[in-house]
Amino acid sequence: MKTVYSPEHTLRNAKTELTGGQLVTPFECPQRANYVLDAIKLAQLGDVVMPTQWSRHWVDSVHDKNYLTFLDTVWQRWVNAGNQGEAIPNVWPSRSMPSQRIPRHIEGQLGYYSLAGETSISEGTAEAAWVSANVALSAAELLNHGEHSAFALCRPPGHHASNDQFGGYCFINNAAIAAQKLRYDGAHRVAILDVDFHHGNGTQDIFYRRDDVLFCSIHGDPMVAFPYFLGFADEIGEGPGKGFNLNIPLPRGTSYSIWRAALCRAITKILSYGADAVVVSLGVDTYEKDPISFFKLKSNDFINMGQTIAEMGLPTLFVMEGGYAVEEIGTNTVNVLKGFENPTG
Ligand code: OKP
Ligand code: ZN
Repeated sequence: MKTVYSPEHTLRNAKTELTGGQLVTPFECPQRANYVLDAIKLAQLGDVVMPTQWSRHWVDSVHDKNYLTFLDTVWQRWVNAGNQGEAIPNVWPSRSMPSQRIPRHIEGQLGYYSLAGETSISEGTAEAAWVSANVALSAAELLNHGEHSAFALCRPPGHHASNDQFGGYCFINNAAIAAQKLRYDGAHRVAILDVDFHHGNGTQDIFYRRDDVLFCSIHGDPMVAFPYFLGFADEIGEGPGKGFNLNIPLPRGTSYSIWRAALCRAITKILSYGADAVVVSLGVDTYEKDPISFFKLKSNDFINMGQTIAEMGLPTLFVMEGGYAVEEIGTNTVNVLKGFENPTG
């Protein structure tokens, strides 16, 4: 399997994440992609190629134009306003003041265009997010050229980014734009299988009213896990999208046997949907030692995960999302990809 990777992911190198009342070094750090790349080379998974640059069209097709302008300019505007630290949102159009207006001040705009407050914007963040999108698009193009599978080593991740909001370490929804491209390239029906520990709220929201992209997600129960406000089992899609959204929230301590049963449910749905291609939002933060998650998957379980996904027999694009046990992120990620390439029976 080929991997698309760019060293420019290091442009995303924030110094701060707001967690537990403190500003800490972000969990979503550059070493993550470096460890994954090292493991890919060690395992000889296949060629590692650089992304090419794609038209803005694909990103524009899932994100609000004004949001993208905000993303491209927020850092400079934040600095120009005299701020010393990184750009962190601290006020939102909340339930008691549901304003539809977009503030002019950068502090207000940060709240308007964000869905969470842990994710600081730093110099180079927007640039890295655009490169990450190009990584996803370039990997999707490999499928278009006849590859059965490809791996987009995206960083920063994307599945929490909605049409017009960043948060949860995400800015541009890489999986969503890849799905858009696969649709355009001839897949009539695309399924997105989100196996990251966290619910892919951004991806769900982008495709919620559509029947040409099925979204299936297995994740920590949002009653007790980020993103808290989306990802419940009763969210099944709306309008033409009704029946094309599947959420499987699971409790604290979920082991692989339980998790795998959920995967089989999602796969049954994808097969009965008649998907022509699958995008896997591949987070390995379901791992037992992940510092911010609460499932109990072991490193070897990720091999079976890949094998099980392969049993669908569909062209598959893997898009990197989360995974914060940095030392093991390479092994766990490559285990999925190797498992996919070496199915049982
Ligand atoms: C991004 B992805 C840590 C709280 C972290 C944000 C999690 C974002 C996960 N104390 N909250 O889905 O892996
Ligand atoms: Zn995650």
